[in-house]
Amino acid sequence: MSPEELSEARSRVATAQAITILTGAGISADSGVPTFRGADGLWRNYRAEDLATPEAFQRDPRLVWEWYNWRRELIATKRPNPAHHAVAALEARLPDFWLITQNVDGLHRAAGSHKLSEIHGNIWMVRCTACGTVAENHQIPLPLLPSCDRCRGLLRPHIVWFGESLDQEDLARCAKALQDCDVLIVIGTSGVVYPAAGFASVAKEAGAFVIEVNPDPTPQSDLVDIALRGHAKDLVPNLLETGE
Ligand code: BV8
Ligand code: ZN
Repeated sequence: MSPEELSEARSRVATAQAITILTGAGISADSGVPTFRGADGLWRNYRAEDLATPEAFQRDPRLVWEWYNWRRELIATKRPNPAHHAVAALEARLPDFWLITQNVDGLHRAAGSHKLSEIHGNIWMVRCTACGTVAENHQIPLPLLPSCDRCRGLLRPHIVWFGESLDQEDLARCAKALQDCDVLIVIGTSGVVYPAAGFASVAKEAGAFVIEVNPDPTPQSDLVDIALRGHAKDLVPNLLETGE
C-alpha cells in the first residue's frame, strides 16, 4: 500500500456523497474477538461451518449452545475498537450512509452505529423454535437447552446459519445501499461467505469506487479500486476521519 493510495482513498471518502461500509470478523479482531478462519478461529477443533448449521443444531443442540455460550461469554468482555468508533462517527457526519455487517458480536451497535444491517443476526438475540418469538437475551451463561418464556419451546440463536436464507428485508436494504453508494469500503472480511462475498462486485457494477481494508488479499482484491493492506484499528480511523 503506497502513501498515494491512502491519500487517494481518503480524498474519495472525503468527497463522497453516499458511503456504504461492509464489515466482517476482521474489524472485531482488534477488539480481541477471534475471527472465523484465522489461526484463532477454531473452538475445540470444530470449524464454524460444522456448528453454525441447522443440521448441527438438530443433531446436537447442547453442543451448538455450548459454542454460543462460550462466544457470548467471550464477547461480553470485549469493547469496540477505534475502527468501530470511526464507522459510527462517519454515520453521524454523513446523511447518506449505511453499514452492512456480517458480524454477530454487536460491537458496531455498542460503538453507536444505528444505520446498520446485521445480515447474519446478533449473538444477543434468541428465537423460539416453536412459537418464533424473537427476544434480546444477555444472560450468561444461558441454560444449555434454554426455553421460551412464552411457550417453553427450545430457543436457538437468532443468527443466520449456513444453508439458511438471509432476511429478505435486510437483503433489500443491502441492495439499495450497494446501488446508491459512491464509495463502498470493505473492512475485515475474507470474502468467502455468500451472498456478502458478492456485494463488492454488485457495488462496482453500479459504479461505486471500492476500497478494501485487510492485512491479507481476498478473492475480491482484484476487483477493488484500492486495497489498503493493514489492520482496521490503524487504517479505518485514518481513512474515515476528516482530521479537522
Ligand atoms: C444463503 C453466523 C441462500 C454464524 C455466518 C453461493 C451463493 C449463495 C450461497 C452459497 C453459495 N455458495 C455456498 C453458499 C452457501 C453459504 C456459503 O457462502 N458458504 C461458504 C462457506 C462457501 N452461504 C449461506 O449458506 C448463506 N445463506 O446464501 O442463503 C441459500 C439457502 C440455502 C442453500 C443455498 C443458499 C448464509 C451465510 C451466513 C452464515 N452465517 N455467521 C455465527 O457467526 O455464529 S457466516 C460467518 O462467516 C460469520 O458471520 C462471519 O462474519 C462470516 C464471514 O466470515 P468473515 O467475517 O469474513 O471472517 P473470516 O474469519 O472469514 O475473515 C476475517 C478477515 O479479516 C480475513 O480476511 C482477515 O485477513 C481479516 N483480518 C484479520 N485481522 C484483521 C483483519 N482485517 C482488518 N483488520 C484486522 N485487524
Ligand atoms: Zn415459544
